[in-house]
Amino acid sequence: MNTAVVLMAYGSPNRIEDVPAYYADIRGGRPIKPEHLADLVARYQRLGIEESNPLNEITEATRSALEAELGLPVFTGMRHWNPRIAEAVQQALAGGADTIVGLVLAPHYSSLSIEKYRAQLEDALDGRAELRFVERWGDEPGFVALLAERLVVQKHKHVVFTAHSLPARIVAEGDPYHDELLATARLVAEAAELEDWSFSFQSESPTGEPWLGPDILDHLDELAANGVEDVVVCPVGFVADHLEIRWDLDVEAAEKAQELGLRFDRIVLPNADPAFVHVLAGLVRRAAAVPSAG
Ligand code: FEC
Repeated sequence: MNTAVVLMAYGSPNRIEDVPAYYADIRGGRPIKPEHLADLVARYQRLGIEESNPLNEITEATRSALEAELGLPVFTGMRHWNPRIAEAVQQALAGGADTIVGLVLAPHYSSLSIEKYRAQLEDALDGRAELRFVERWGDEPGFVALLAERLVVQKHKHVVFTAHSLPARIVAEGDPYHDELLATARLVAEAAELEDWSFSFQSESPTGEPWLGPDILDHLDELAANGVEDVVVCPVGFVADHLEIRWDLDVEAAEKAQELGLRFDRIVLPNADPAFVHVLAGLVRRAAAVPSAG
């Protein structure tokens, strides 16, 4: 058996000029309002995307550390930017892989998230190698322990677990995303022995339909009204510092907390921390050892 790993991430534009094409990819051909594009460009500009691109850099650091730990070739495939998932598959096949482990750097399954990565991977693979796909890993003990460790010193504060929101219609469609997020939050809260915690969504997109809530900004209002003074955010649906963390939490939510007189902090994300890479390596080893059903 000749195994390679395709490590998948959301992807991020490297330059400001890339933002329109990147946004168009995310929208999948649906129209973009000029004011929404201008707003996105402004966010990337404020974060200094030209000087450094956290998501793509952290993904590369994770890829190379995972490759070193596994002793297997690991190729990065981005869902919305370069290198694309199809390029990663091409590289893996060119290197002689007959078995590919697909792992997404997002822990919770949704038809609008993990399933989209899988579709790109399967299309590119087109049956040319065996696929062993890791569908979800939000309850992986090493991941739970890693987040819990980051909260132990903050355990007397109110902890808000967060994840990317998705259109609310997924609940009626039976999508397990919301339940899986809450399960991770509960496991981490238990492991860190938290006294007071809640869950909210973040990073809703202006797509014109209702999204899952409460949104973190409304949730902060509610917490302040209930007398909470100290908030620490623990994102469970993201594993790296990127726009949704550095803008939506570090700028937007932090400003809102300041207006409300709340002390506001967040945990350091797993990024390419060796302990996190070790968790990913365990997921790959297990998937490589066990052929997936179907
Ligand atoms: O740092 C960066 O440059 C990229 C950060 C980034 C991550 C990310 C993760 C997730 N998203 C998920 C779902 C959606 C859905 C839509 C959507 C839209 C955007 C836009 C940007 C963006 N997302 Fe994202 N997401 C990131 C960035 N996302 C930029 C477009 C502008 C905006 O809304 O602000 C709506 C698509 C549509 O319009 O139809 C749905 C989910 C995740 C977490 C899982 C994962 O990482 O794959 C779910 C990182």
